[in-house]
Amino acid sequence: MSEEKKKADHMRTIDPAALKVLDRNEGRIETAYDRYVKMQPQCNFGRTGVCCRICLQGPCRITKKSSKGICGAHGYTIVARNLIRAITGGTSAHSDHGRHMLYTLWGMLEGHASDYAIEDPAKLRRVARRLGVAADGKDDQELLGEVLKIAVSDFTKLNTEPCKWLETTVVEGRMQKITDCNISPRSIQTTIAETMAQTHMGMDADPVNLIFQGLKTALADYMGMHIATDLSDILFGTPKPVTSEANFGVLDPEMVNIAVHGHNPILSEMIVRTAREMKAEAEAAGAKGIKCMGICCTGNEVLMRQGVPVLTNFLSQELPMMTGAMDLMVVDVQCIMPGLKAVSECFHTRIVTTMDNAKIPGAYHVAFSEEHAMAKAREVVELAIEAFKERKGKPVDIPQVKHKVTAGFSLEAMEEILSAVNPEQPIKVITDAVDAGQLRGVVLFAGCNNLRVLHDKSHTTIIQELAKNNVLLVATGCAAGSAAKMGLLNEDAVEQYAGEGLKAFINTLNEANKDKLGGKKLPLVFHMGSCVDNTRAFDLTNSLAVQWGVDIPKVPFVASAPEAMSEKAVSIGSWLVTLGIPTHVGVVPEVTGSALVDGIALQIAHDVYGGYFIWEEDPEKAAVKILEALDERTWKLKVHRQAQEKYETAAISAGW
Ligand code: BF8
Ligand code: SF4
Repeated sequence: MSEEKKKADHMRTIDPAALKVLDRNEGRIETAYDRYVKMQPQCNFGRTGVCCRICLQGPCRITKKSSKGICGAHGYTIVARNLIRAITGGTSAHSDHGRHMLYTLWGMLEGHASDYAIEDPAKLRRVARRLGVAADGKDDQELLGEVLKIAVSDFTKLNTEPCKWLETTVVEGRMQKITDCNISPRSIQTTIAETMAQTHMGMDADPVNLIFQGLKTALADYMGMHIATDLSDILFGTPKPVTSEANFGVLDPEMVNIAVHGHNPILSEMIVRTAREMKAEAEAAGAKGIKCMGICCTGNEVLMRQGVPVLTNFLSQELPMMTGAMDLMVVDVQCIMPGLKAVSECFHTRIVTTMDNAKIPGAYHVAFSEEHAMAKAREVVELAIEAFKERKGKPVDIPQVKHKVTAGFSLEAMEEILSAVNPEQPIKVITDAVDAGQLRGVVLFAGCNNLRVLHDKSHTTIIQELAKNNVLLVATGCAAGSAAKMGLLNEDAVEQYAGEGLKAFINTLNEANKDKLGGKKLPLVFHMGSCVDNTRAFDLTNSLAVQWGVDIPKVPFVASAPEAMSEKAVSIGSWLVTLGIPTHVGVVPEVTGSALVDGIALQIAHDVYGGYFIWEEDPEKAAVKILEALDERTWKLKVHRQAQEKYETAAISAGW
């Protein structure tokens, strides 16, 4: 293999900052990029989903010679079981996050978490109203108690009453569909347990039945995520537009540099607050101050609410240490590469784990607790200052790459901006623009990075292509991180990439909000938050459906996870489809070993729910397919509405 090819294989990214670090490293310090290469070729049985390890007789692999597992399980059973267990893994992770929020708020109400307070009582009241809780005469504490009781019930109840976080957040037609198909979860935890039981050896062999249970589980995932988002807003505030910066250039050699990494704002919010309070200690150690920056979704959380800069996204999480300027990385849960520890050993960087359920051998562990949140955060920041002192005299080389970012677009913030154009019906500003052909629809970018495709390339290519074609773009998770790092979350990107229609739409909003935005201008892509905040993007779709008076499958809204990686992405994709949204995935999941299961994802899902998957790894082709999906919906919506007018019927056609 030529040296050049070898190098290209070890530098599978288009992020210029990451490229610089990898180039300089020349493979000396091993990272995920190198391990991916070493891992090739990967097993095709696993890749296509036809490997079963559910019982101790396995692994059973489906081949031409042995078309069934030892127990007689067909390939379709094995693929379906593996898929829905992945959905269950994602659901467990998201609901773990939501449950942690719940514990903290309970703790606060009972007086055990005194460092926390209700930051956004107005959100509490909005959530209570949506859930049908009467708020009159109740103080915030009492009202929160009632909201939390409903959350606990949605997590644990055993009866078949619809869960409140599902019933009150989806349009009527969708809830009817969910009930008709018998996929309304009893509760989040019950559903997770049901799915594990249903996929045990010798249980369900029917792939359709298994997939329907998978979709029920995905709806449980949706609820856990929605609860996490709502409770985070109540506790830390609903995001409003903020400006910040992104990529390795945010590291400051003269500051104590702390990266918060993981998912849960319970920890990262406290670190950011404490860092602000400990400036004097940092100065005493010879630093100019303390700079916090974010990786992955907890980074998104503190960007959205505090304007904390974005350091990087999932795949390049090991690289900031290789600049020599990273003093400490504090992690909580999910998407944390165990490989961080080995890289940190080559530098002065401290890796600090904080959660009982996510430790890394050899890392520092500061057991975080809500009871002593600020004190624990202080311990972490002290460690960072210590590390900064050790850094003195050591080489630091930071790639000077950074971009301006405008983020903070909760649905509430979007509505506020739209209301400057139409105060009574803010969402109508979008539906009118789609009806008039100024916008071609709305697309959500979500999900991770995955070394199967070139890091950040698929995100960047599809975003630019859709912007050119006048699609309104929103983003969450590492997709938003990618857009931030690549300079797509600011007004310059509007000038550079937006088609005429999109540009005019954004300019109208800028003009109408001149006073409100305080000199800020709207970005090309609207950052809606972390992965649990994909529920904000769904709420936007749901509002569009309400505005048009239709069910979700008629709304020209498509989701795209161009570089999906985690089980959480599998569960999110599955609820998006169940809720009626076409969902592009840029890395084909492990289902292709069964034509039947693959067909359910691609076609049968569409027939039953109106949503469906689009597998497409080539980003240019993906952009075309996404545009086709939008156009089909816009066209049908128009035809159905014309028919409605012509025949003067009250209801629009229910078909899709
Ligand atoms: O929850 S996008 S790599 S960080 S899983 Fe993980 Fe994927 Fe990033 Fe956020 Ni979401
Ligand atoms: Fe093999 Fe069946 Fe056991 Fe799976 S459950 S490992 S297919 S014997």
